[in-house]
This record gives sequence, structure tokens and C-alpha cells, in this order.
Amino acid sequence: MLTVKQIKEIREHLNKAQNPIFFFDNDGDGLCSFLLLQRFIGRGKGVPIRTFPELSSDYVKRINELNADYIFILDKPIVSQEFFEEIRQINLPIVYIDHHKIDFSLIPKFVNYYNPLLNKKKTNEPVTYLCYGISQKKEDAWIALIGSICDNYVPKFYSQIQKDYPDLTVQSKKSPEIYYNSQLGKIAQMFNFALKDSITNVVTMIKFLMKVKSPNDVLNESKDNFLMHKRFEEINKKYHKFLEKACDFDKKEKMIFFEYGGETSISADIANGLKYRFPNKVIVVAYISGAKANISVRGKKIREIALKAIKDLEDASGGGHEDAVGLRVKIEDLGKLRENFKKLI
Ligand SMILES: [Mn+2]
Repeated sequence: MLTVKQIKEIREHLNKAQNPIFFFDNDGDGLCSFLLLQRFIGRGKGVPIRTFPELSSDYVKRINELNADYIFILDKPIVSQEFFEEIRQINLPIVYIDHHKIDFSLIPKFVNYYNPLLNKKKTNEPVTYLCYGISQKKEDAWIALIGSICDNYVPKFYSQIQKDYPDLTVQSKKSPEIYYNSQLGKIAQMFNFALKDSITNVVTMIKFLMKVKSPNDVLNESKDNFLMHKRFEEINKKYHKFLEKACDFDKKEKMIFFEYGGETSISADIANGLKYRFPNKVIVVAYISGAKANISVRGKKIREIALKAIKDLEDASGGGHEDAVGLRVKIEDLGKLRENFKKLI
């Protein structure tokens, strides 16, 4: 968790910002982090980051277009040095809140960087949870819960949520149970999938969510949210198709290695779905598009193994959490990657 002093500092930044731009990671945790801070001050624009793995300098032009006076970066583990350099030149303040384990020496001194992994008590709660500690708006607790379970974390206030929303929750206090089996979990899935829509539709969704009063207003289809429902149904169908395919593997193997293609990358979702069904397997899901594959890896203490597995691969990169890692390798190296994993696990 962030310290009282850090929370106070971030609130001061938010109060000073007249027209902040919030760059956030393109997933449920990133989106909910943004929503909590935006709804806290009632100002600012949200921009999901779609460049992978880093926030690239292409996004600097969005700052000018939106005439922003303050930059917030939420839940994005890598930011390119060019991005930082261009911001340094236009002299705008950056407040960067994250929870990933990275090479902290890459963050320039002028950036106001907050990561609980740097605190005395090292923790890595989802950025949504950190942002709820900043905003503390009780009526947004359901958003804080949704963003948290997107990152596999169940906050202590879940028991209160269970009391407030008995129809939208489940008895279990395990995050996959909440994510896959409750109505609040369905919203979490909707966020993750609807973020993969066109930018125009995503902007419409963000505007809707900046104002929405209750989870039921998200769940009940209306003229304000039918696009996000439509996109969710579309991707959910694809997701179940791929998941079923991936489940067809030799159960004696310690690893599930699944490759797929198509227009939309849903590797993290497929990997999480497989982990829920096969908690003891190492899971590697590769999305193939263009010259590189984007890969989601899941497994207990898998970070070190995954980074070792790409060591001898040219142009490969990777990072993430202890149990959940993202990799990027050249398509022709996928066979080698599979062999490396086999040897290491
Ligand atoms: Mn996160």
C-alpha cells in the first residue's frame, strides 16, 4: 500500500491538475484506476495505452491535442525513454503510479513515481486498489473491487461489497471465483474485452463509465452502453472457442502451450481461463500476428523461468509479475521457446 504521505502528495497533484490526461494500461486494472481518479476530481481525460510492451512517444501528441496540463500514468510497466524525454522538454509534471517490478533506475528523476514495491513494506496491490486508497469515494467501491479482481486480488472490503450487492457477488472470497461466477465479475470481463474495441467505441465506453452510478447500470443494456455489450458478446464467443481448443492437450504434460491468431489478442484472458481450470500447469499462450508473438505466461513463481527461457532468443523481451508474465518473441523462435520452457520446468 502507499503511505499516508504518498497519498497526500498524489492528492495534491490531482488538485493542482486542471486538465489532466490519464494514460492507463489497456486492461481492467488500468481502466478502473483511471475511473477512480477521474471520478474523484471530476476532471481529466483517459487514454488507454495500446502500444505493447511500452508507452511509446507516439502518445505525446495526445497531450497536445487534449491540451493537458498534467500527466498521469497508471499501471503501465514500461515507458519509453523518448516519451520521458519529450515530456521533459515541454516541462509538464508526470505522476506515475504502478505496481510492477521493473528496473527502477530507468525512471528519470523529474518523474513523480509511486510504486509500493519501493516502500519499506514491499507490496504490489493492483493500481486500482492504490487509487481507491487515494480517492476513498465509498460509492465507487464496486469499481475498486472490479479493477482489483482483474488483477487477481481480493481487497478486504469485499465483505462490505457482499453486503451491499448480495445479488452481484458470490460467497467465495477467491478472485477467480468472483471473476468468473459473479455479476461484478461479469463487468470485469466486459471491461477487459470491450477495451479491445475501436478507439471511438472505447471513448464512448469511457465517457459512459465516468458518469455511471451503479453496477446495474452497466449490466443492464441501454442506449448508452449497447456498444460495450455488443463487443463483449463478440469477443466472449471467440474466447470460449479458443479456450475449448486450448483445453485439448495431453494431461500428462506439465505445460499447456497454445498458439492462436486472428484480429484480436486475448492471450491474457485465455491464459487466466486456463489457469483457473488447471491451476497446477505452466501456461503459455501465444498470439501470432505479424513478425512477433505476444505471449502470456502463468504459473507459480514463473517470472524467473520465463525470463530465462527467452535469454538466448534474439530481439525477445518480457516482464510482469511473479506468477503472470508477458513475453514478446519472433514467430520463428516459438519452437525454441517451447523447448526452453520444457527444459526449465
Ligand atoms: Mn495492474
